[in-house]
Amino acid sequence: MSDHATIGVVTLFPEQVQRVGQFGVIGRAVANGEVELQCVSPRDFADDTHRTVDDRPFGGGPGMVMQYGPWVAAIRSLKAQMPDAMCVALSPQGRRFDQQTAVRAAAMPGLVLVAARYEGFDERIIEAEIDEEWSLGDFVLSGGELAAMAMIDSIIRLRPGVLGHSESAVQESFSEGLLDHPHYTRPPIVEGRAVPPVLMGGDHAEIARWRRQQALGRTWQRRPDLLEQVDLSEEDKRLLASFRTAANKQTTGE
Ligand code: 4F9
Repeated sequence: MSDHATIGVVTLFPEQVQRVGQFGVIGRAVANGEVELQCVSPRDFADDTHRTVDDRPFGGGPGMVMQYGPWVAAIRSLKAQMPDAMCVALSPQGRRFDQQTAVRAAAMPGLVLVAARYEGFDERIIEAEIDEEWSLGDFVLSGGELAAMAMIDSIIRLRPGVLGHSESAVQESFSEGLLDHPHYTRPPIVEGRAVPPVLMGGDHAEIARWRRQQALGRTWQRRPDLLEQVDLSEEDKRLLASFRTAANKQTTGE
């Protein structure tokens, strides 16, 4: 992994996308020069006086389609500075972006993200310039910008040195493919709700076991699809079995 990465974004709203690099841990990484965010607008590559970047769809129908000329010129202007970059279009037609994709992207020397508005890209832009299409999920946004910003956040936080020790512990739990265990802090009782006693006891092995069991149990309850992808140890299977027994007792009112 190189010590410096550039993420390029092609967007009609560069000011919006730059915002992801202005706050929090990502803001710190950009300010320290650990990553560079470079946004270009296809408008700056339009050759008519109206700076047109879209047009009505051939075949009819609602909305506008991103035009080949200005979008391809904008993409190529970034690629010229980042010859090894992978080029990705954001769209609901793409493969679902997940933590594994973020890990892969964080190891790349360069990445160009392309965010369309309205009905999307002239298909020939995809054929000519796009290596992969990524989707944030099965919903429609007003444009790819928010998807790009979410992905940029998750990719940059995986770069070496971006997170401090206490911050990086969080993502280790997700890279194991399980949901996180619940968390508690002071006070020990609020409005009659007590912290699970095991967390107050100071037995660190017992606490680790409880947290693992909660992570397994919640993933089983909420995201059984994730659990199918995880290799469970014999200990994991025992912890999950006793979680399930307790959960079943609760629902049957025993
Ligand atoms: C992009 C939705 C990625 C979900 C782009 C409208 C999009 C999107 N994931 N929706 N333009």
